[in-house]
Amino acid sequence: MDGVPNLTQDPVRPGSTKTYEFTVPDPGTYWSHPHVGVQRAHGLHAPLIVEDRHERGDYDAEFVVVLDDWLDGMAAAPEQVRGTLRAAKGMHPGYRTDVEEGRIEDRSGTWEYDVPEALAEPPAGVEPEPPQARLKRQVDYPAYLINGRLPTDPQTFTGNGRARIRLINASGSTVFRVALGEHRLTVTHTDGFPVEPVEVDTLQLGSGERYDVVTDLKSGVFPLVGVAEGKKAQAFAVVRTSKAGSAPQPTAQPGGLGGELLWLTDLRATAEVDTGSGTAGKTGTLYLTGDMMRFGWSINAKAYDPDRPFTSVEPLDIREGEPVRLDFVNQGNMYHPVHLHGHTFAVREIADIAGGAPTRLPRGTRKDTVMVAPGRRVGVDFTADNPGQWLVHCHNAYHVATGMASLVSYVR
Ligand SMILES: [Cu+2]
Repeated sequence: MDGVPNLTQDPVRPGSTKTYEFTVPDPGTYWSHPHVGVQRAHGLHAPLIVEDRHERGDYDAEFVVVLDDWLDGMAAAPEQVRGTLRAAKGMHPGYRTDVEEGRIEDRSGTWEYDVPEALAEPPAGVEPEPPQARLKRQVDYPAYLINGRLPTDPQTFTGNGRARIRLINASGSTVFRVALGEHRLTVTHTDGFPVEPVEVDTLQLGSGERYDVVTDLKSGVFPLVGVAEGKKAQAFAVVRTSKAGSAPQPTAQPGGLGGELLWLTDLRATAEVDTGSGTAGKTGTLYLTGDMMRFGWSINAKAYDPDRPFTSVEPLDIREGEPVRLDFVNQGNMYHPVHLHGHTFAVREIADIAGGAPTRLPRGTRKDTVMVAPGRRVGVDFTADNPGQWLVHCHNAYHVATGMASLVSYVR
């Protein structure tokens, strides 16, 4: 019931139906979307919230916040963008339109972009660029949305007491930095799985990532903002806990955006979901490869072809019951949020591929989507406990649509 065309099922034809039936082993914040082309970028996605019957439910209000980027019908169809990116030979396609409400100061310079010098060198004849510019070399969208709403027509969340905010980044290719005006946020879960609570002012989500945060709501009206990193724009909603007071402007910038930022290394699995530091088993290295100049992406230099899943790539063969380590290696200069189907791994190691001691995370968080920064290797562990044929891919819609995917394949 994984929904990957030609791998686990035939595509759902126009005018036909397909019923998915499955049990949900793990509660938490999930979402569903198609894996055909760039259909997701047309808005074909939905939150999937699995309630935890054992949880105390220690909150009074629940806000489901879906962050998205949008251009369909405003600038170009997603399929046109993909074509333009591929044909642009490294040029920056501009899809910005007059919808500029929500433009704010660009904070993308605060990203940790310590790309090793050797890797940062551009090809011969190409002008070098500052690190911040690399994040911008993506699609500029005319609009950024929360729950499908423009900043000029925002959703208003209401409630009192303690709020649980379920954040889902459903975007095509945008990293969002989220903050709620005048509130600190306690991170309790990521990708459905609990972590030891950690309090921050702001956190970032790559495409496909989910975070749950709780906060004790103050009295008033507050901006809930998702800054589109590197794009001078934001998604916007309103949290209202009192009748009095006018709504903040869509350009409102909570001070927390520049405050204490959550790092992946801050997150520790709770004891109940910690898998322990397992013994080394089957190891697979996935080089996140590609060519920005022709906008073609791949894993281990093999571009996944959805019409030929098993022959277009070299699947990583694993056997049921064995411990598996995957190393994601990013030698390029773009961020890749890497997602593994069918499993929730433990993040165990983050290393600079130029050398130096890796940061080991003995109690690293469980996740199913992890941001792999330029110049980094991220090591994740999981137990092969879910036999099947599973896609592993970058969750940037335009990266996976040009082939940045591979297979983890159970064999007997
Ligand atoms: Cu990518």
